[in-house]
Amino acid sequence: MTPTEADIEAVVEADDKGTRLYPEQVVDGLPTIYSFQSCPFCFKIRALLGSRGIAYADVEVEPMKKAELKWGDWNQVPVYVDVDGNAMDESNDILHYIDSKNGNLFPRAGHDPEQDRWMEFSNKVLGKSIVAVIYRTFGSSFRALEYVNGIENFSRKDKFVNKYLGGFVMKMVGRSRAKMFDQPPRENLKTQLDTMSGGFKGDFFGGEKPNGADFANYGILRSMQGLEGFDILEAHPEA
Ligand SMILES: N[C@@H](CCC(=O)N[C@@H](CS)C(=O)NCC(=O)O)C(=O)O
Repeated sequence: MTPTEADIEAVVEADDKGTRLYPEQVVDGLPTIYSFQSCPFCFKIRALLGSRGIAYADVEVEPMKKAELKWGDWNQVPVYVDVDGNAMDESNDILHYIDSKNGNLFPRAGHDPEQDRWMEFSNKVLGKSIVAVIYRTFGSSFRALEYVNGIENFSRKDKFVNKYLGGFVMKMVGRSRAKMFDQPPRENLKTQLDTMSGGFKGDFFGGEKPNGADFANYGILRSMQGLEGFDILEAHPEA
């Protein structure tokens, strides 16, 4: 059977993982992240770029209207745009993409089941566990959204709406995340840190050097700095 043009198109699309070309979204000729300052998944990308010494531009997206993302059809951050304008979402895919173009220092998805497993853990378990802690109470939730007051190009109204409406919404999200786990949020986070440490092979998931799983989980945890539950991290012997 001869494949039709539509079949070929479908394969090409699946293979390039949704990368599309948006050269006009490259800021200052640098790789560009569209992010929220507070977003755990965005910290993964900053961690990898930082560790490779790659300068990048970081565009702050206003969380309610997300006007800064209107050029594409993405609805979540991070969105990464490389210097040629190749744009993509999904933090773990972005880590692989960046590494593949800058040193190729860890295995690609599908080539190291342990790395794949712990990268998935960063989104499916750790990311959800920290959200349950950070947005556990209204107070902790509003505090986590306090950062919006420091963003220059957000209007006064945006700041107010993001802190209070956003804080309220995130408190609800936190509650729904908490329901996914058997233990209460703080105890659960401690348990998940124990589980995570069980995957280290020496200093890192990657052994002597960090791999994709290290950047993925470190990024998630790094986003907690200064927020509710950071004390749990600081008290943990291995995390
Ligand atoms: N699976 C995605 C998750 C990204 C994600 O959940 N981003 C959140 C911010 S932390 C977001 O953009 N939320 C806004 C929304 O869903 O409207 C990834 O790993 O990149």
